[in-house]
Amino acid sequence: MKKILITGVTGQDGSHMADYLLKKDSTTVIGGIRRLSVSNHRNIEHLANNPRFKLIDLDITDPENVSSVISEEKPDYFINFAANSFVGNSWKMPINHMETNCMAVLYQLEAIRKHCPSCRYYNAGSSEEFGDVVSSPQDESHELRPRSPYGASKAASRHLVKVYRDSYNLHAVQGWLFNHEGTRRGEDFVTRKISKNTALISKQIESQKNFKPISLGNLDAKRDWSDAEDFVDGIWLMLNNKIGPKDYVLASGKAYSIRQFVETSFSTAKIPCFWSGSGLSEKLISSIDNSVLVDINKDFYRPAEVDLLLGDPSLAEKELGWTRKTDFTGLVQKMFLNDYKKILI
Ligand code: G4F
Repeated sequence: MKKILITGVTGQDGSHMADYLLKKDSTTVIGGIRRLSVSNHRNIEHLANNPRFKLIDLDITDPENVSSVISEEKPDYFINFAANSFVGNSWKMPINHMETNCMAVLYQLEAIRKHCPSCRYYNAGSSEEFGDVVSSPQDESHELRPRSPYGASKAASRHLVKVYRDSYNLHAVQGWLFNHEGTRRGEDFVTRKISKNTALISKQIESQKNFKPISLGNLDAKRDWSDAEDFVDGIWLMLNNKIGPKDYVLASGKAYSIRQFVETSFSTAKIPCFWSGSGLSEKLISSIDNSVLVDINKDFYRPAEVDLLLGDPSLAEKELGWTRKTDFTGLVQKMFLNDYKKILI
């Protein structure tokens, strides 16, 4: 049996990774969780009675706690998904982002080096590290030019992972994951905000109720969006890479704007609509009754935007044999339908 410790197990990626690993017979999964007074276990409720799954208290910002958990559990794999992952918020709490996304990684690497050097380690890296990109698509050779405190914290942790890999011969990797979304995505991220509110508006139109428009920021930023469920396999392949420890880009190789995500979501909802106006006055209007479906709020703009992220996954495809099942339209449809089924009004 392989023992795998996952931090951030209640989140989108951690919960999908736990599901993926527990489908294999040869694994036990330990979810490290930070105790909260209000439970946030919705994504892992279905695992509660699984005898190969257990939860332990783990606060990644407490080095003593991290060290004792790693020395007691001695996991075969340590997968770190716990992070402050909301880019937009990182200007408001940059120190928290650095402590959670970078110093916490150092505590984990130090504890693994001292107590469990054969443990294979994965840290969640991000395409935000490429930031102000100089060439497209971005592959593993693109320089790190972060545009946010979040991106800077992930770039710094990447250097630490490499330093520990090179200095202490650890199997430690950090993938560059481009945007990955899905039905368990937090509701502040733009994709889930759009899918959930399109579903809500759709239900309200059907019941002839009033609705509020979706307020968004920059519609023209482009992101390379994939299904988070397709990424956990890529991470596991990275951790078990026969070539040795190496960092890879996981992406779809296609970029779409926020505007295109909105259009695909309303088209899935079968609500005909058109854009009108420009800049902060731009609106998405229903062709049925001219009601406003989307408006722009400058509060959702960022102090510095990453205009385009487009990944080149060809190295992961070639060396790891990694593939994806869901394309952009499939992802938008899946997210809308999931929210549509859940919303009761
Ligand atoms: O959904 P977002 O907040 O995700 P973002 O910033 O791309 O970050 C996500 O992907 C990264 C990988 O590239 C991860 F590392 C990170 O942890 C996270 O998972 O914003 C996407 C885009 C941005 O350009 C933003 O300016 O959508 C734009 N946007 C426009 N209106 C909005 C909104 N973003 C949010 N969150 N809310 C809006 O109303």
